[in-house]
Amino acid sequence: MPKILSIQDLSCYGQCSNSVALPILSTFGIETIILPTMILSTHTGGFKNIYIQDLSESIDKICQSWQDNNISFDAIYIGYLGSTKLIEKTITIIKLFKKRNTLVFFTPACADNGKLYQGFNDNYLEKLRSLCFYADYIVANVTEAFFLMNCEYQAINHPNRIYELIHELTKKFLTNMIITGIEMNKDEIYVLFKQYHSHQITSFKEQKINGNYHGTGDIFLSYMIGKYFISHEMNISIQEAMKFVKDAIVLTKEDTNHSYGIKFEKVLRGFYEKANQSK
Ligand code: PXL
Repeated sequence: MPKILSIQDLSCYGQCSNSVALPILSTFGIETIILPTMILSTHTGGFKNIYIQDLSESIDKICQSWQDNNISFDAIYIGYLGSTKLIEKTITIIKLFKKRNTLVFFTPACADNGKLYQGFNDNYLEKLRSLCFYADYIVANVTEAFFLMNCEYQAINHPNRIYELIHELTKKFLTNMIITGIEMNKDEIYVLFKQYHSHQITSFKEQKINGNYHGTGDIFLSYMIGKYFISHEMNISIQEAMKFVKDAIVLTKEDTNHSYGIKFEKVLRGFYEKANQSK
């Protein structure tokens, strides 16, 4: 079974980052090693009086211990990091632990709906661009895709512009690229996938459920990586991950008191039960 290192924050409350990566990847039977970059009382999208503890110093000691024990990983999954210093540390970790066959999945987790998340600025974005060069797959929402390319965000997702953008990004960062959350019309949501070595762009669509929820990107990517390590088929992994997110949003919408994250747990349990019935 593969071992995946997940480097992102631990938001205690809020259903995002390591709190969703761990259960989702584990359900796929993947050994998941979490490296929290910081601990936050909640995620930064809409809560007040957020307590944040930066774990930079602990990270150095944890990595030293891993090296001393010859610990290695089949993939490194990088999400929300939190500071430019933590981005630099993540690059060091990639250099230490990426072996010839280690896949690096990276989502910049820094912006949505045309805006950077609270606490981030152009310096943070510039450092994220330097991390992009170490990724085998970059997975970005439309806002992050525009920002990584240093282009102005366009709220209306004209297909031609997004196709052009994905070409530009793969060329700039020399990597495979996935753009999520593309709204080409009012009823459907699209994901585009372009492999670095191919000119072809594959598009995937799913029914669009209205509403804005935090952590959709994390749930999408955790499921996509989990499925990829089981199936070795990226197209199937993307399509199933889109359905997983859609089903979880449908469930979340039923609960009008729950707006800070996605109720993915029941959908995950259904997936687990279905997978085990067929055994
Ligand atoms: O993946 C989104 C995310 C992760 N971690 C923290 C966040 C957010 C989004 O706002 O604030 C701490």
